[in-house]
Amino acid sequence: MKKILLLIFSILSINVFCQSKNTSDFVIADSNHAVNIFIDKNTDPLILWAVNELADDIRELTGRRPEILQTNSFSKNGIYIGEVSDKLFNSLKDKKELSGQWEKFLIQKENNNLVIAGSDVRGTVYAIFEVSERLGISPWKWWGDVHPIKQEKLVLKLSQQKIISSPSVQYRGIFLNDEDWALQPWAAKTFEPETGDIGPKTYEKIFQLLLRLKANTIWPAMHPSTKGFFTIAGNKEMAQKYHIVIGSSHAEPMLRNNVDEWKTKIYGDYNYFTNKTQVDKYWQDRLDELKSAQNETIMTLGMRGVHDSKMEGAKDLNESISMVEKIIVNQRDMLSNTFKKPLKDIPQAFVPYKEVLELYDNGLKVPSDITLVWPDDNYGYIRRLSNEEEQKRAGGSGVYYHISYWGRPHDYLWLSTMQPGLIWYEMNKAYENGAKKMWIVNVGDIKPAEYDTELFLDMAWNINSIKSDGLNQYLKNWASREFSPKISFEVSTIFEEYYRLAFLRKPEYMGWSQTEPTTQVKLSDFSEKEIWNRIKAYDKLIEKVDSLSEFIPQERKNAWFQLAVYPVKGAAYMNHKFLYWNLAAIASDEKEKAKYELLASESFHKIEALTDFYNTKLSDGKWNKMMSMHPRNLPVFDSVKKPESIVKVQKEKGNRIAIQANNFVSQKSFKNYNWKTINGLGYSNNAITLFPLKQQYFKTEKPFVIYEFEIKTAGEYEIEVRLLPTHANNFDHEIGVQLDKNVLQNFKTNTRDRDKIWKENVLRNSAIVKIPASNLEKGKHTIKVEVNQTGIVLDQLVVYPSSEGSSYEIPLK
Ligand code: REL
Repeated sequence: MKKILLLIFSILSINVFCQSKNTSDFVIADSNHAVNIFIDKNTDPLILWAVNELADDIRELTGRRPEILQTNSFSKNGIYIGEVSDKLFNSLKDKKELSGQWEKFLIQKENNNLVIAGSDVRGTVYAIFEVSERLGISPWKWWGDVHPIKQEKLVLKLSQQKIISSPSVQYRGIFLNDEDWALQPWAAKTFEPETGDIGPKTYEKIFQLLLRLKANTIWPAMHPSTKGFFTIAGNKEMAQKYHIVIGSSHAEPMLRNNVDEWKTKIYGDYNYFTNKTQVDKYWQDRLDELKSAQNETIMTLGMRGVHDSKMEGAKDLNESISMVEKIIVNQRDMLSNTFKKPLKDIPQAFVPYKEVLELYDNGLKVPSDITLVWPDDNYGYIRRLSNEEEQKRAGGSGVYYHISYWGRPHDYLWLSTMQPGLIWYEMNKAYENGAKKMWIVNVGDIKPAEYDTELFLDMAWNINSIKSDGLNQYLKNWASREFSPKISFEVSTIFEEYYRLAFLRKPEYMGWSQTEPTTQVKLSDFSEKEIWNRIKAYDKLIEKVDSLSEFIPQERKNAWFQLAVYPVKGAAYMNHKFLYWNLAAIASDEKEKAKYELLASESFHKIEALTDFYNTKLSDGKWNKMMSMHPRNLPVFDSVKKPESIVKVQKEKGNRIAIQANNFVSQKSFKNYNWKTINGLGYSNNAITLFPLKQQYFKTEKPFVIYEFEIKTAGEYEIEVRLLPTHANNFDHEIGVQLDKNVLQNFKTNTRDRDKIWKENVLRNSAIVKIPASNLEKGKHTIKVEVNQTGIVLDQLVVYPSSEGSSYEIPLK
């Protein structure tokens, strides 16, 4: 009887796995069975690890773990995984398309089998994680506690019969930076106390995350609280195990972490003019160590100061330029002599960060096989990209981008608020202008930069995966995968507003102070009305987060807290703290003053409570010491003091005519350049720019947009055009503004230096052009805005009576 039942049961189960020929869906498992996974007997250990991860993912989703079996031919129904060079794939039709390629993969349903094949080891691993993610597993499963939700039946839905994918950017990775308040103490005291630092156990988890995010490169942590990556036993071996390429930041040439490794008392000054022999030896020692290690690396070349500072010893710019050129020649000699390879086969990068860009722009020659890695200005705006000549260089170019930063004019090390639309715009622009070799994003200490990090790396993998109007959908898909499809729309609206409000002013800048810890906080530039609007906007976000909490499945509660509740409420309370404090400062009624003071202080305590929960309760204490609510102890993070006296704010601003840049009434394009809206960019969330994003200058005929507005009372008015503070490559950005039939006026809209205007612009994400309009008559008017090149982004316009002055914010309606 038992046998008969077993037979019936097996027949039923086999039926479940009948794979339809007509669809591209592939049934992987149900609660009784999981298909087998077949691999070659010589499978690379990293692929074997990833196969086991997939099997675990499937078990967590269904309760059944596929068996992993060795084979050298297709026989039984199952998943066949391996490198295309494996015997198993000898007769694969697409073999040619994959062979010899960099990280390319194929996922295909073939008859009753699923084929997962990669051109190389990493390509195969990415393919495995692509499948895993399509099954509902988040790459943040471990780092964000996004626990799998059980499914009755697990089906891989492929929209096409076959997926072939390869990276848009060759080297894609993260820079762990300013880790002193979170990643370092967490690793040292919670996760890896046996090392007491960011050691191999932590790096293992980081490398696993990178592979799930289809990244391949690390710039390791390098701040003073951390020991140099190479000095911690097991770190470089871990990178090798996970096939992760090791590079280093602009401040650490030749893979040496100077802060930890350069011992001035023993070696003397880190000065190539006076101490060349020691510095050369120091660099050579690292190369010798790597000679036998076989790690994949990207060497950063050149030289700056010991840490994030200017190179020592040069009298002037010219001396710096010629010395850096000499240094690069010497470094390359060391590389070729050590590794006995042609230089073109040794990946090298040059990062013209801060003052180094000045050297480059003043004539510093960088050999053409070195990749130029263009940095942003630390606030998300790329300072410069390769021009047409530079785009022909053999080493190509890349980008070093920030979503977290320590430095002037202000740090943003606490929450992660870089507007996704800005990342999308800047990185697409970079790609279209040839930055395809290497993309590195400064993620601070990983958490809570999860979403922006994934967006950046997804774009690096496939630049075409998100179109200019696709960020909303991308966000919805993310929310659906991380939390629940049922609330993905609502979650996406919360985040769109969270990023937009922070684009107006980041939570870290709400004290209107500068970065130096001694600088005291100041009252905001908001009017009373703006203060109230902002308080209410954040109230709404808190309400929405609270109302959604009950719809979050049990498995995702911890993820919900760290990915949504903490950042959204943290930003809200930080704003409330300062905005109520501002209200207290202007209140003349003592009772009101006391009420606002209390609300400000309560907001501070709410951040304390949230942070305490994050560190001590969340996921049973897994993240203890991972969240600091006062990185670098800037005064902005303190509890606000009693405002001393009654302060008058600038008048209430009424009668403003707000125009969103995408509401133009007509446009003129030029050749194939057209005005288009970028989803989720700017105060308006709909900023516009010229597409395609490839650099183009317009000398005579210029593309323009025209706006219309109407005024009810004649008089003196002011018009403002608000742009994003993007940078120009060769010629300065220039816009022409024409009111009605008046003379067109030209304005330069970018700053080249890190001057006062640049500082103000990046803190408020706006470059403002003002045009007085005297004797404006009652009735309809037009404004024309023309541009001299691509790369100029228009966000909003406003018209207001001159007597009222400018406002911080331009309303959305
Ligand atoms: O963001 C950067 O690239 C630099 O500012 C960093 O390299 C540097 O470590 C900074 O955090 C200051 O110490």
